[in-house]
Amino acid sequence: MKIAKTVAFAAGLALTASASAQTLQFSAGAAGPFDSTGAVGDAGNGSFSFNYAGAAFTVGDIVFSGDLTDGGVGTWGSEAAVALTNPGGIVGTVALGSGTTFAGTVAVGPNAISGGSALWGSDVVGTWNFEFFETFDDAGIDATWTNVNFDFYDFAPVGPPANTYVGVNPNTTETGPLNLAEVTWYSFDVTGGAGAQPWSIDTLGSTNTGGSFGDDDTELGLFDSAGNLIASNDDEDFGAGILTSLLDSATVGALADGTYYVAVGSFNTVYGAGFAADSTSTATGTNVVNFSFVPAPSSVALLGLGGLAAIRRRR
Ligand SMILES: [Ca+2]
Ligand SMILES: [Ca+2]
Ligand SMILES: [Ca+2]
Repeated sequence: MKIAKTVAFAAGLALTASASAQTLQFSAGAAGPFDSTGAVGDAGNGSFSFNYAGAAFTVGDIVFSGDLTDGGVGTWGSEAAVALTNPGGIVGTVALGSGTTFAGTVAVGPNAISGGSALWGSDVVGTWNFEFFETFDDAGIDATWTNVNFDFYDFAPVGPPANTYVGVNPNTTETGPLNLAEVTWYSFDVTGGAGAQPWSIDTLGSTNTGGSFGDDDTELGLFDSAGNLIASNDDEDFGAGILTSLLDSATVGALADGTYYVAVGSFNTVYGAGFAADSTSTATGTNVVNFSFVPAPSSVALLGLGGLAAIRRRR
């Protein structure tokens, strides 16, 4: 029985450096041809199966490549998709192609497909099925795949990048050189509930030039210890057009006790899950990060008026 699940995949991501920590577990490939004809279950769709008999592992990235040939019916590349069914019968779907109409045969990939760990966990031993389908069904055979290959990698948590530790509940200004496309990392700890007090992290005082939009155009990213992106900010924009960046309790909310990582780059820097911080900035100069955390007040029990009065009377 096949169980339809909400699509949990993100497709078309370039294979990044973070994926290199993963290890190839098996490859499921076939020469085809496999028609991409209609919706999932359409009798005209091509499919193949692959039996994996190795040890169990938790699914990481699946890297796809293949050749897609236009069927001459005006289909779009972005409509060419695949339904992957794991040995447990759970189906995940993902668009493999990209773009609008195309002519002839185009090479697709290699593209990394993420999200498999949440969908399938380590239920990987047994028969996998790959059915090619169309997310928009044009008349007849929309397109045809050949030379398809799916490389299955194991899931490897990404460790934090090299960073400068700035302390517990930090109140400090850090200044670092900004080189082309550079992202600088800091880490700190929040303890004693200080993250529930007003806090801020900003880049006021940064001085850099040569960026694509303006001077001092920083970008901030805040991550938890597992590499999840908590928040990011490009422009602070108080007053008019301030291009430095601000993350604070008013916009992000309280931070639980724990270890955090802050990345500072300049426009354009794109932050994402897994400590991802990709800068294409042409700016150089100096980037400043101001940390402002207020330690939680020490614990003092609140006494009723009667309690205080009683103490007074004894003096
Ligand atoms: Ca069709
Ligand atoms: Ca189509
Ligand atoms: Ca900015």
